[in-house]
Amino acid sequence: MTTRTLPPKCGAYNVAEEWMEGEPFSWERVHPVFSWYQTGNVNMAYECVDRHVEEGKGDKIALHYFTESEEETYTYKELQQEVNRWSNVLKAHGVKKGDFVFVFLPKHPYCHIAMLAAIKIGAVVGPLFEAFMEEAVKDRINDCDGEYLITDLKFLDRVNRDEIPSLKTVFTTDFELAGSDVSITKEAAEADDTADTVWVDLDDGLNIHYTSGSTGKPKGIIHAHRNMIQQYQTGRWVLDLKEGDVYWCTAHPGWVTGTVYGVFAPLLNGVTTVIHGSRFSAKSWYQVLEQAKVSVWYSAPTAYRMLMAEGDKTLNKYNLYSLRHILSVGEPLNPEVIHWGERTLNLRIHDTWWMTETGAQLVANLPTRTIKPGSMGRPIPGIEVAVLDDNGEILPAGKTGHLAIKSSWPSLMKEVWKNQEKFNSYFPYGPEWYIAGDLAYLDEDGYVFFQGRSDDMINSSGERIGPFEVESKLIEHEAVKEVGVIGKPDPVRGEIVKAFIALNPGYDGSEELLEEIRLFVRKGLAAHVAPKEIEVVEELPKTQISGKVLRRELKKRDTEKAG
Ligand code: 6R9
Repeated sequence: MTTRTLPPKCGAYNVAEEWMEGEPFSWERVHPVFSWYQTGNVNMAYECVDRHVEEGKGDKIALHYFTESEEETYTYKELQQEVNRWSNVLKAHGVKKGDFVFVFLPKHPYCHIAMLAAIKIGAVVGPLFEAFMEEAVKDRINDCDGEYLITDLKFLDRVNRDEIPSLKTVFTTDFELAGSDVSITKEAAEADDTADTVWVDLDDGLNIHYTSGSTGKPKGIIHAHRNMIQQYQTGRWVLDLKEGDVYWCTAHPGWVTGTVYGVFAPLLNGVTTVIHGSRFSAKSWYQVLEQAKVSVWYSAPTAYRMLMAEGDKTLNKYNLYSLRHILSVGEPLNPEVIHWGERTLNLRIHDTWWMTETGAQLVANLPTRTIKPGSMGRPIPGIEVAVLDDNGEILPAGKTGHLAIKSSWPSLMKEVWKNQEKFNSYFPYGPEWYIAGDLAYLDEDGYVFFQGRSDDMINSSGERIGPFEVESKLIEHEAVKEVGVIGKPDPVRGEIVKAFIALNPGYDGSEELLEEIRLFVRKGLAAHVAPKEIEVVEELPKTQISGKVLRRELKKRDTEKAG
């Protein structure tokens, strides 16, 4: 087992409490950090790149790219030159302020460069998830009549141009190509490595991310350059980024986490960002952590659960001593996973909560604060959270209801593209409270406990049961690898608790085992929440982009099966 001592508590972290002293915190206190505070000139790309070069940090590594066979670095100076070249090419082909530029690329420095180049000239960047198929690509570009796309030849067969009539120019990152497309790398090689930044307003569009609601086509969430205020500050407070850090966010920019905390926040904070180009495997991930000497690591529960299932033997082959801070987002972080982190790495995994629409973290476990496993942490300074009942009244501690955020904060979405009605739906009780669509309760200390999405709540014999608590208990059982819990319609009880489980290797789905698992929940949690039905599955359905367990899908399959 790896042993290590925790970093000293005081002085080692970017403590958020420092901002809480004296006058109440307001986001305006962060403004002087940015060059626009002095100059009035706003642009995210400038604050991410140029500014560090101007401040003498040009030789510092900005991007460190790994695959199983390659390794490549870009200093801040090199990144600046590359972004400038690409932005000159984009400009030469007509891209201008306010245009949508979609970026459909694998995890690679080109993805960062493409995004920053578009932003530098005032365009709105739309990163598309690398595993999207034809339909997903088409729906998104068509929704906002996108004219420009940066992609590569390997992805191009998933772009059906006949069905995307608005598309004017396709740039590819391949050097040689046929046809009318533009090789952005080839033209960039000959382009000037200096470029003018297009200055924008704090509220001008920066990026668009599509969220899939439970019904209908995905909605385009548009964010503005103003987001940098909260993205920089949460990078400091929550990710705890500091001068010497090597930081790795495992998400692709097509998921909002990969854009905000994979591109913007680390660059705003001037640290070294690791990009891993290969597919997930426990070995390759541990290898990246070791080889790049990652100090701060941001990933998702589904990945941590996979690493946990791989076992300590693999983990112990690697030297992971450079790690000092680990974070999680996207799904409930099961206490079992936190305990795994403590046991194997002697580090606590810090949960964070936010959404595409919120633009940055709002609730988090700050590095210096006590973690309560099972809780997502507390609202960060500048953010006020409440739990409301169905009438919009504030509920006391301990009561589960709608998780609500006091409006507004710097990184709240600017608009839902061409859908004011959808935007308004986040404020059903008036403009004061943003409603997340999540259910939660607060404890006496203000810690937020996630209970599920509003539509995931189980009502059994009048008891409201949050699926997450049951899932977390189930996953503590040694046979259980992954789990999804739903409410199954029942004529007597309204709903019963049903669990879908994937088993660890070496376990069968025998009745004895399932009974033992059921008992484990009865004893460990409560009789009425123990799953009445358990179904063993090979794999759980998950969202493509962020790997969230799709309880909705489980429910649908279950109803279909029941006929
Ligand atoms: C960043 C991101 C948002 C939804 C959110 C909630 C779930 C996110 C979570 C979490 C439990 C956490 N979620 N963080 N649930 N604990 N720490 O994930 O954005 O893809 O838009 O999803 O994800 O349900 O409402 P997005």
